[in-house]
Amino acid sequence: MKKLNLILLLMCLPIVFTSAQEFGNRINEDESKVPQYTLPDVLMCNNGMKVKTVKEWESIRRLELLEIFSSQEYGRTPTEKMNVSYDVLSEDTNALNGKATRKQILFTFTNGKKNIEAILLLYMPNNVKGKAPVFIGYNFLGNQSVTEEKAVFASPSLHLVEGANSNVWTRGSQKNRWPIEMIIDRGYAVATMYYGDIYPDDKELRDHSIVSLFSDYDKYSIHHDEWNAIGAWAWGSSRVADYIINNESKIDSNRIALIGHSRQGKAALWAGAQDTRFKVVISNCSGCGGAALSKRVFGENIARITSSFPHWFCPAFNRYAGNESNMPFDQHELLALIAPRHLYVASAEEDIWADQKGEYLAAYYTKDVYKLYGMEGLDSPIPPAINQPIQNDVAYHIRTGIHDVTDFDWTQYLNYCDKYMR
Ligand code: GTR
Repeated sequence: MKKLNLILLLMCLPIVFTSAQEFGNRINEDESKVPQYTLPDVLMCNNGMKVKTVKEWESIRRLELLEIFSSQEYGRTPTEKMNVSYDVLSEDTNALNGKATRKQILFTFTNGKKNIEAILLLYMPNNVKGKAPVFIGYNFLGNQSVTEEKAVFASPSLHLVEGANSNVWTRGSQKNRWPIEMIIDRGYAVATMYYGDIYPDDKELRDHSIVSLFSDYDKYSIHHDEWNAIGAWAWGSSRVADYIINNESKIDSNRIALIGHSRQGKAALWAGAQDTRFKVVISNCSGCGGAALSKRVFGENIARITSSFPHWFCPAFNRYAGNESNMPFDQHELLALIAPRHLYVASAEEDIWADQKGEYLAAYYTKDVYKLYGMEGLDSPIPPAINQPIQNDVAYHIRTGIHDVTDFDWTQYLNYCDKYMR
């Protein structure tokens, strides 16, 4: 009998394994097939009490939600302080034909035994009297990819990337995503770092990430709330903020905007949820695990993202693969953690994979929290027309085109920051 049970169990196992994978392959991009779902009420506390005041939100519900996202999705950010030293590698007050001061700062993170290096590339406007506001954001292909300027160093961790000498990694290859001169002309500073310097985006390279410097590091940890790449990238944004706040007197510490595209949009939202020094948080095409509601199961779903990128989320998130209907939380609650600071969610018309409607709705359903603060969220559950931004305290646009960051996007972000960070 016992033997029979074992045989039956063994026969069932492949079904269990294939079904998670199957869910990942079963991608729905048809609005009429979105399942019926009920979103958790962002103001409802774990004990059933409904939040009515800012005080209750900040002292009870906000903390509960931070705990949910730490234990169920992104993993727990360590509280241990990491040693970091800064070396200014270069400073040019005459960059961009005299419009900007360009600095490159080497960050060396260390636990005494092992070091990890990252380079921050910072442009500050020369014509701003007083302190300038700043955009902080990661780039995808190294600092040398965001500009044609020859003096910009390649990012330190590029040697870990296979094929990093191919064309996509060349100087200026991503300059369209980083209209530095336009940002400077509008009176903003911009600071960018290669995200791979903080956590190389490969499940085999955990040993080269900042995660490996912490005292409780276990390469093979499958602990349910083990932090991973998105958690590390979010942590890294806060370290860039530390540097700027403590070392750059020409930048206004009270006017820091955090911007992230796609996987970095996910990380920006998580960073913005945890670190209140980010006064504006911008999610550009962040999709699944970012701004998009998981319960719509539209476009990329949890089964697919956790199997394609097993090193992004904490192990507990796998529980929801093909099981979104049982999630006790959803992404609108992550976005609500940014209140009362300013939140901008943006989508692209052709970026179906990121579920534009799900991105809009998550931003829309933050409204009750913004209302507690007397602020205006998005007014309608129906998204605006293409290229028609709404810039209330919570902002949204969907523009024509593909999954990318364009001048149109940046123009809207600059307008929004002019409105709320002045
Ligand atoms: C895709 C992934 C998305 C998004 C994107 C990106 O492959 O499915 O979740 O993060 O990458 O970061 O460009």
